Amino acid sequence: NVLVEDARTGLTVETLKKAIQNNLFYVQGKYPEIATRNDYYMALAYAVRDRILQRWVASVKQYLQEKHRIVSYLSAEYLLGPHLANNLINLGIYKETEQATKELGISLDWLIEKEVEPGLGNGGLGRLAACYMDSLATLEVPAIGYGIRYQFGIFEQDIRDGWQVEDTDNWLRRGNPWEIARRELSYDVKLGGYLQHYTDRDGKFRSKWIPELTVKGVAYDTPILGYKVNTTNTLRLWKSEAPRSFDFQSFNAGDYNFAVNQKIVCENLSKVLYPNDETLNGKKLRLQQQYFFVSCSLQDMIGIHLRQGEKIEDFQSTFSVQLNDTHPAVAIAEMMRLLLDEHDLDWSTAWRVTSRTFAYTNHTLLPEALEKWDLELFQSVLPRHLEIIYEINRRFLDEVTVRVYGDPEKIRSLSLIGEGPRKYIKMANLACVGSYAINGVAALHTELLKKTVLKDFYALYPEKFSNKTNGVTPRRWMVLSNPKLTELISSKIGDGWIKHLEELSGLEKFADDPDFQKQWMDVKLEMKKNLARKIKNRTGIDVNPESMFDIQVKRIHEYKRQHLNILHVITLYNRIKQNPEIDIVPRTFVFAGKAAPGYKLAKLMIKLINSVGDIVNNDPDVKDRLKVVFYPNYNVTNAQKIYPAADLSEQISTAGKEASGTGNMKLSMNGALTIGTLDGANVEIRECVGEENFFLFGLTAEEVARIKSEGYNPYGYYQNNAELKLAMDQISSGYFSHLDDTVFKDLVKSLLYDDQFLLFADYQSYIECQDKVDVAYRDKVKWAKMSILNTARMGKFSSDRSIQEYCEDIWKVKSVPVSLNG
Ligand code: 26Q
Repeated sequence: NVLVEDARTGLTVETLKKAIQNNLFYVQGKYPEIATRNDYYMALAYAVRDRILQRWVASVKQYLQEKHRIVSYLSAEYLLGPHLANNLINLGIYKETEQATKELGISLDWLIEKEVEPGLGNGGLGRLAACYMDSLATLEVPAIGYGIRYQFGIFEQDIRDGWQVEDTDNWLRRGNPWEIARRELSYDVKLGGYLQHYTDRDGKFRSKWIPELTVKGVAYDTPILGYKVNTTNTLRLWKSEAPRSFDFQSFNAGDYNFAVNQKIVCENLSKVLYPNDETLNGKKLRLQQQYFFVSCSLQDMIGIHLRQGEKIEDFQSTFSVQLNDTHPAVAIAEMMRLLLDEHDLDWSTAWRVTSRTFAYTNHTLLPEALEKWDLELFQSVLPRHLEIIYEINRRFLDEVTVRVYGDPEKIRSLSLIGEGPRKYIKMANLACVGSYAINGVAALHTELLKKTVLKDFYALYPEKFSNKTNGVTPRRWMVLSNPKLTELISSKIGDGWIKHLEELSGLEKFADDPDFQKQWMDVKLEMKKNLARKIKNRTGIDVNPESMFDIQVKRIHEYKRQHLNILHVITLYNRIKQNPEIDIVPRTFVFAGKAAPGYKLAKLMIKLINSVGDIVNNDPDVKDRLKVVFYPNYNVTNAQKIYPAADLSEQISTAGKEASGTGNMKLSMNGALTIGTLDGANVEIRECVGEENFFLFGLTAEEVARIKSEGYNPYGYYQNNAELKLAMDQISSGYFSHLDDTVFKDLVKSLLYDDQFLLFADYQSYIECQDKVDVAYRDKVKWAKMSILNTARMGKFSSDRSIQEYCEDIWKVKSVPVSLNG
């Protein structure tokens, strides 16, 4: 009885081999003798996609069989990272594929490295969306992610003469085997124009929106496979195009140039990701992008709902819609417009549906990062939505005026409209009023939200608020990026932890076992050697794998304080210069991260890191005890190489500024110890790993607030701290910049006279804490134990746990197992 496997679904080595060869011929039109590396990559990717398609179709079928509530995640960003290796792991065919490619005479790693990652996000928020899509599928929860198919993702960073230079990210240049264009699935989206008011036959007052422009959104679907389950959810990204209709109209009017120009305007909507994070930039195109993807997504959801034979006023029984920050918050006004103008509901029915559909996640405490739209700009793009927002605001303020006893201060703060030299729309307020649930992303962050930025909303609707501490997927951030550690862990406690991360606690009993400690540190050393090789290739810098790898990788921002880290480097350097024989633990400082192209000070921080590196790395007195590396173009691919090699994780933001952080979790899971402030999720990480396994320093959020209210005086700290003064004087006098004393002027000025992030106030505490790190690292046995305990106690920080909480508390959805051929 011979079992014949289907070449498109079979999972044995033999069948995979055949599938790759087949695809090489029938998709790429090549045979082995002339196939390029990219041909093989494509052939393998299509072979993997065939296997996913079977599960994808089965999932859709399963979801339509009975009624299930579907999670809809709206996010302007998805930072997915490369698909190939992740899909092999989730399909459970990594080993088999490795063997199959080997038998074809090619290396799997070599193909995996060929993939250009889709960088459709800036940083933490976009990466969180990707981890959540992975966990939703792994937990077998029906879900759709909606977003924008940017033709150009986050820019590629290069470093020239120490400065960041940006290059466009043309990630689609070699095609994308992981998406399926659904040409037939498209929606029209109106923009601009004006309103006509009239009374209809039933005597109802109505607004008719006469748009200036209509664009078409076309769906591009990417399958998101769960780990070792059949569930395969959809990430649906919208590409903007010109509707066919208007070329005809314009051509007929004889205005060829107009037609071509309008086509360009339409295609521009999904052209490029805005590379700002945590900074406001009220550009018209950004608002158009947000509205474009939100409108397509809601029209799509309504279509799905109605096709199930349901009534429009029961929409919230089919979908729960999560807003990833306020970027998609215009959805609340768009939902009202669709229900009122296109589906003919009355206001109170429409509002009941809308306000039971949306939930809002806040990701920032920086008041300057809260989204605001100039009212006139908003009106010029979305005149009907402005009218709707006015009406939401009128009814809302009517209702609350009584509850706040007419307090004008409170009414002003709650209003959806801000008054100033110019009026503006407050998107966070719209999100709070229109959502049934509001959450922060770490315990401290949620508490601060309730006490500060959203305090007046918390007073009105305490029941809407909850905390959902972020998490990360162990599939990508452990199994995929650190296979050696994965194997070691599984050899001791089995592999159940990959789906149930709390099981890592089983490692605790090996924390004192000398053999296990040795194996643990051997893996770490091997990962450090790998990274050292990459560093050498990319930057030319030689680093010692035996040195402590001290790592800070994240977006470059004043509040994240990469410059505090570099002040520590300078301090160590000066100690060596003053006492060349000083006994310090050799360290390799690795920095990586992008600066928003318009953020001058952040770009100057990159230059400073590189300038200090040039001096420190090449000073013979240092005797290679210190190395400073700026690893260019930080992205998911590079992050996967860096995390496993870390000994020390730098999480040093000003307390109260980092909403959560997620890199802090990835590093600790991979056995790094954290030096950090009591900020974001650091607080909870420390609680879990134990205070004796965490290097704590710095002011608390409360102390920061107090010092700021009393008036922070950086100059005093500078004058009273000799090491700090020396370091700052060197920076300003040009010690690190060939005696050019102008380069770092703006940065020095900001730190000495108007630093919002209290760098100098935390300097001494940071340096003393780093001295404790130095002492701790000398005790290899103790360090190994602390490292093992860090990993063992990180179970809470799986995105599976986060998603479980969202499902139970907010979305009220359950898992729906998918069976093949069912
Ligand atoms: C807004 C308007 C115009 C242009 C760009 C933007 C914009 C884009 C991206 C604003 C913010 C972002 C990204 C924010 C972000 O990544 N926040 C991080 O979210 C993580 C996930 O919750 C947290 O862990 C981090 O603490 C938080 O900084």
